[in-house]
Amino acid sequence: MKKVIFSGIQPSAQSPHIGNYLGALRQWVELQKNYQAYYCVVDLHAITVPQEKKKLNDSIYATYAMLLAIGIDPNMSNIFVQSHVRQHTELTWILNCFTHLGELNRMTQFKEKSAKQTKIVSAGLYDYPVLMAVDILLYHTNIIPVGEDQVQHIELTRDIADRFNNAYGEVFTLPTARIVKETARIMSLSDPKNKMSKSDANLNATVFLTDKPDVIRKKIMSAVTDSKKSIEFDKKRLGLYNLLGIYKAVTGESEKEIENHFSGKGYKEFKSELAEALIEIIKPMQQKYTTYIADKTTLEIYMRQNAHKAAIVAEQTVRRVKEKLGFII
Ligand code: AQP
Repeated sequence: MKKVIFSGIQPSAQSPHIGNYLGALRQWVELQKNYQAYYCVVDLHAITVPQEKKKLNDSIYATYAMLLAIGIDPNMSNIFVQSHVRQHTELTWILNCFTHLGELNRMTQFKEKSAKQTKIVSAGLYDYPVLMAVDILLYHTNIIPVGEDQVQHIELTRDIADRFNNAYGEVFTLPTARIVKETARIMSLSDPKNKMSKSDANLNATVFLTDKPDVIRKKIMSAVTDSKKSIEFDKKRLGLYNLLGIYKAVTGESEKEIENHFSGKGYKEFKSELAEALIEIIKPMQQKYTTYIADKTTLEIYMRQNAHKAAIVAEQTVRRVKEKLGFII
C-alpha cells in the first residue's frame, strides 16, 4: 500500500506564483510517483476572504490547468476541486465541535490575514484551519508537502485527530508536514520581510507562473535589494538573500558555486541571470497551460472524475466518524 499525501492550493489569483511552485507544487510532481496523491484546488478556503464571482470562477479553471501544466497527472494523482466533494464541509462541522477556541486564537495565519482585511473578518477565515484539518484527515493522509507557513495548521490537525481518536477509538491517521528548507518561504520582491503572496496588491511583489518573459525581467530587475555590491548568501541582506534562494532553487547549484559564479559581478548581472533562469523553467509550463486552459470541457471531465474518486474515500471516513459519534447512518 502506498502512503497517502494531500496538499491544496487556493484559487485566489489567476495563477500560482514561484513561491507556491518552489515551496510546494514542484514537490507535488515528484511525490505523485511514489505516493497515493490527493491534490486539491481549495475554493472553499478561497472564499474565507471576499472574492469576485467571475475572477474566482476563472481562477479555479486556471489553477487546475496550471497544476496539469506543471506535471500533475490526473490519471495518477487525485486532482480535484474541493467544493465538488461535499464531505469536506460536512466533516468540518463535526470537527469544529472538537476544536478549542484557544487553539484557533493562536493561529498566526489568521492573525496575519485578518489584519489585512479592510471591511469584515469572516467566521470562515477564523475556521479555516479546521477545514484544512478535514481536507487532510478525510483521506488518511500520512504526509503533507507544504511551505513553512502551514506547519502550525498541520500541528493543529494532529491535535484534533488525536483528540477524536482518544475519545472514540482510531479513526484518523496522524499526518506529518514535509518541508523543503531552502525554498520553504519565498519572500515578496518588493518587501522581503513578507512572504510572496498571490493576493499581494503590489503586482511587482510576485512572479506568477503565467507572467510573460518581459514581465518577469521587469519584476526581477526592480526587486528590492541593498546598496552593497557583493553577491553572497547573507541572511541579513533580506532582498538579496531571497533572490539568491530563488536562483539556487531554480538552478540546483550550491551556495559556493553561485557565489563563485557571481564573484566580481554586480546586481545587474545577477538579476538578469536570475530572470533568464526563471523564464527557462516557466516556459514549458506556460506552453502546456495554454493548451489546457483553452479546453474547459476536458478540464471539467478531469475535475468530475477525480472528485468522484475522492468522494468515495471521503464518504467512508465521514460514515465512520458519524457511527463513532452515535449518529444513525
Ligand atoms: N511565499 C511562499 N513561499 C513558499 N511556499 C509558499 N506557499 C505559499 N506562499 C509561499 C505554499 O504554497 C502552497 C499553496 O498555497 P495556498 O494557495 O494554499 O495559500 P497561501 O499559503 O495563503 O498562498 P498565497 O500565495 O500567500 O496566497 P494568498 O495570497 O491567497 O493567501 C502552500 O503549501 C503554501 O505553504
